[in-house]
Amino acid sequence: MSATPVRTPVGIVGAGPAGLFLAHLLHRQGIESVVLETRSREEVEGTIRAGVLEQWTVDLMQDLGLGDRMRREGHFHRGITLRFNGESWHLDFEDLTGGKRVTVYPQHEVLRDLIAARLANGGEIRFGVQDVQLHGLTTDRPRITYRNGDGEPEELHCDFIAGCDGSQGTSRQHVEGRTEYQHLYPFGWLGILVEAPPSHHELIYARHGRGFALLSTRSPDIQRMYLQCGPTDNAADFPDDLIWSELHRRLETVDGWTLTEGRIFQKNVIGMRSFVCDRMQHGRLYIAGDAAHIVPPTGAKGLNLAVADAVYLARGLEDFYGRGRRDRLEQYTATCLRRIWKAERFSWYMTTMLHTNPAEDPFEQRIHLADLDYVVHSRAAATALAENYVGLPLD
Ligand code: RFL
Ligand code: PHB
Repeated sequence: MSATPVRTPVGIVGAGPAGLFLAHLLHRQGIESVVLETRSREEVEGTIRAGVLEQWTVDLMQDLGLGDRMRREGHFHRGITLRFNGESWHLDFEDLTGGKRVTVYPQHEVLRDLIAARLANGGEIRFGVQDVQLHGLTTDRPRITYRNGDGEPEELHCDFIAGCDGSQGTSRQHVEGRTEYQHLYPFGWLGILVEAPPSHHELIYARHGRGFALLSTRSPDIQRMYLQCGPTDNAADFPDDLIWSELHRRLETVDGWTLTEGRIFQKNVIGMRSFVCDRMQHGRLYIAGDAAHIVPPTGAKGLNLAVADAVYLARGLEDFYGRGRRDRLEQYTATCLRRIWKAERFSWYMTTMLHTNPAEDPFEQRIHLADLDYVVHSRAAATALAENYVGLPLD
């Protein structure tokens, strides 16, 4: 027998960036919610992921009063470096975009801040739940059933349900009439975490005949680096000395610059795909973030795109509760998709331009080199890259 159902205006499935930002945005407008999360708080806060935050995401965190630690501990980058053909080029985003920068503040730190602040302002996040099931989505009283952390059945009665359960979640399966678009890439990334000081003050993206490499950072003591590898390669098959020799070859293409080595304490392989679900709502269910779309990591868009969906959904719900208007909710999918397809395009463009694709012929390889050459020599092309990287304005 299930305990007495709890009522909440908005039931949010998933405590990732989409779900937690949504909970904060709604709370700011006086709309309460309950977040259900299958993982424990420790797991959510301990999953180390990148955090290249677009300027407006940073501004939003500040507006929500969530920016204090990010301001102190985040790293502000005014641009990126592109390396190819043995040359290195700096793109100065601040100059190209009229003052916008990117902030490197890892995703798990963002989540830690959002969780702490939400619990402090009276919000409910139920961690460690199981068997989450959605019911009555085309009625005015949708419900979520689940088992709490002790395995007991519980029920949440809502006005709306937000499916923010990521790429492996099930909420997307409830969206009837959807079409799914997918593009697979014939390569992946071998990522490593290294105990070392930074080798450079900004990110370096390198295209090399032997494959792509990226130099990134997590903190002053921990660095993140990636090497292009096969899509199904196993991280354990890459000994440390092979990783370092490949990173040196692909990144040290410029005289006088050297990569600082350190102890590698984590290796993993990340697959690369682009995915879009072209309907993001069904009845009273709205899906947001990775539940609806995936981008390859080359454009650093995943987290920011999830937050943008949360902003659009919060606006729709604010109009519904504040003014009794449904038009923004009805337009939710269309509004999100305009931004999503542009982020998909940019992520695909960065990925194809910077990787060596074994399936491409020499003509196509030279086209990508011409693209890079164009970007670093034309202010117009550099500006287009910069304005996408720092984040297009929200509609
Ligand atoms: P998330 O972050 O996956 O959060 C979804 C949450 O839902 C929970 N969940 C459920 N909860 C309740 N009931 C269920 N039935 C549930 N099923 C799942 C999950 O436990 C999880 O906590 O999705 P969200 O909020 O849409 O946010 C999306 C971003 O997290 C994602 O786009 C980025 O992390 C993508 N991403 C990267 N983005 C970047 O911008 N730069 C990167 O370098 C970068 N690297 C990455 C990444 C994603 C990765 N994975 C594993 C998907 C590297 C990796 C490995
Ligand atoms: C990362 O730091 O993990 C990172 C940075 C930029 C990207 C992708 C990943 O484009």
